[in-house]
Amino acid sequence: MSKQYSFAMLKPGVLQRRLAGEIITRIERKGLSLHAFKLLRISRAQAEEHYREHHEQPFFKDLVDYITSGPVLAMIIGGDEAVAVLRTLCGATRIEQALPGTIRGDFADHTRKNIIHASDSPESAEREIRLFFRPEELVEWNDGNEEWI
Ligand code: 3AN
Repeated sequence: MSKQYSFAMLKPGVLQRRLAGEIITRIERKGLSLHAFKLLRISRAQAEEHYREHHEQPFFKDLVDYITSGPVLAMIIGGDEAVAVLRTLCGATRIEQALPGTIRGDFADHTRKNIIHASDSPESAEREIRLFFRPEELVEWNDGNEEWI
């Protein structure tokens, strides 16, 4: 078993709906671990870089407008197969395909405002972590140190 890191971002509206705790609980309940947290409002340049693969899409401008419209919670999540596990917890991108029991299935009512971003591959995770965090902001820790609990 080897630890993998993924990048997740709770999108604008999540804090206003007081859903952050519920979503973080689901991530922890699955056994994934939190390694960095940052509450911020992202810049347009950061948003355009983050979503660069969608540059040509008709929804690109709306997507950047939306993601820069309010505070987001950026996180580094670790665990065995963290990238794929987090994507499964999130559910499908489109609201009509996101199954009940997933984060999007339970809370998203609009495809663009679909609550949470999670990296779609280990390569994207590395790029996205670098875009939002400095290397020293990733705090490494492991289970099993009984002195802590
Ligand atoms: P995911 O976030 O599930 O990886 P992507 O990378 O295909 O999905 O899309 C990035 C973001 O773009 C989505 N989270 C969603 O906010 C938005 N998006 C994707 N497809 C559409 C669409 N057809 N209409 C509006 N927004 C979309």
